[in-house]
Amino acid sequence: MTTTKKPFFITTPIYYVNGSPHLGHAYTTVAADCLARFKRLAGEEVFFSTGTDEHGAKIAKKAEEEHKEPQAFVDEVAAEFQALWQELNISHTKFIRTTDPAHKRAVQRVLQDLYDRGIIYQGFYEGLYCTGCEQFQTVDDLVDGKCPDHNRVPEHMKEATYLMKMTVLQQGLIQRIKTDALQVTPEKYKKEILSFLQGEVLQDISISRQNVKWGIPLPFDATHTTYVWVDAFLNYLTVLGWDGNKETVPAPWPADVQFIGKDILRVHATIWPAILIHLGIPTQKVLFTHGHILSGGKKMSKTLGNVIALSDMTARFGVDGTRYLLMSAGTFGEDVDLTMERMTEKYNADLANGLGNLVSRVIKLASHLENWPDFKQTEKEFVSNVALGTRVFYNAAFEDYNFSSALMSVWQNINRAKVGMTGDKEEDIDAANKKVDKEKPWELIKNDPEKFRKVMAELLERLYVISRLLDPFMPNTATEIRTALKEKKIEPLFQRIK
Ligand code: ME8
Repeated sequence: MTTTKKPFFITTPIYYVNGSPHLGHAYTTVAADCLARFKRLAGEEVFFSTGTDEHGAKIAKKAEEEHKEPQAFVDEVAAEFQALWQELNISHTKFIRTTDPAHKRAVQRVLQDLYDRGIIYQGFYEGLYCTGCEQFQTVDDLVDGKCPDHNRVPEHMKEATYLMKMTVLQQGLIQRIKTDALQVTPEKYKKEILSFLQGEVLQDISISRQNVKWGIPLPFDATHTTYVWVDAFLNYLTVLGWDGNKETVPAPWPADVQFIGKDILRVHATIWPAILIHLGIPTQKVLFTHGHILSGGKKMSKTLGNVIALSDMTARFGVDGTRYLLMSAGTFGEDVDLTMERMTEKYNADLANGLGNLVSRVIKLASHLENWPDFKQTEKEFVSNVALGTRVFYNAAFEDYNFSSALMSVWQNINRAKVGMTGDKEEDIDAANKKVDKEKPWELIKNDPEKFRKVMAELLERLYVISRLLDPFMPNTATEIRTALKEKKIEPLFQRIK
């Protein structure tokens, strides 16, 4: 009997549609896309989900400001997200919207199930609520009495609400996270969440709102709508076509890795697994939390005028340039600091001078070559996974979700040095450029045609390998390189920018 492995399931958060997509949204989504493409390159079947979070007071208010019906408004913004992901070459399997009727039905089924079993019960909630976060806050969360993320004073709210039991799960959650049954990573975020869970009694959470019309009505009390987070979390299951029946959860679940920003760690490590545990569904395997993009060392803000617009980046660096600069900016997990100046320098050094120069030199010189390799053998090695297996550093970096490190190994010959391997394979961009400088193939054309053929065949093979290793990060560029290797000509890939 053959057992089929379940698809590798990777998720991004579903983004709020109260504004247009921005650089932060693109950052998480491009990272998830690189991982999805890497896994496919390594021969795995992948389910990759993203989408939009469309209910709640904040979005209804925004629609009103724009004099639009909420549904018409969210349709527009969701379309913007979809168009952007297409432009950025995001290879998601499915885009889920929380206003999809099937999603709404599944959410209601879950709520009814939890209510029938007494896990959801009626009560009151009193506390400080930040509409920016759509979360109740504790006094400890506030800085100078304000929500630090939204710089506004939270509202005091007391209302009739339905609550979901959380206190009963506190020890269970701690245990799961401690033992990595639910792996919260990087380590510092695991510590942060454990210290939160061990520090105070986990309160049962309010899961409904009475005065928010733009939401999913509770099936057992239509005067309430569902708290946005409960609605939103279930996207990770409904995106798989799940109908809310806890006995039949589609195969890609549990998610192999969920990518989130540090702003939404706490809810993803508490409320979300709590819902799953109450339903008897396995929790996600890995919750990978990344830091924030800063601009010039500061949080991007309109007031500071340091916002880097995604459209400015794509206009200047192109789609693949933007993907490259986002993924090479710093270690995934840490905060990363971007400035247009530094990105321009990096673009010129790594893409125009490094990769672009190598490709055009090699292809141009190879025009003197009668027979080009057909790359069949190398291709076979990639398809059968042998070639990727030899890139120990590259692979290990992906296992750690360390995208910048994987990229660095393609540019610099740190592969063998790091793992203590010896051998004559130097398939890195810097090494290949050095080889061209050293061998001076343009002199060999006449002086030593035999050696010329050998050197060029090797350089062409290297370009092929480089193109494969770049597939996850810069899919268009990688394809252009392979087309050039077939058609024996290429336009400059990246022009220097002033
Ligand atoms: O929180 N740097 O949606 P959201 C890096 N709908 N990443 C950033 C970023 C920055 N400066 N700003 C935002 C929500 N992000 C909920 C999620 S999921 C069930 C529901 C990214 O539109 C990062 O991934 O506020 C962050 O977690 C997410 O966008 C928040 O997106």
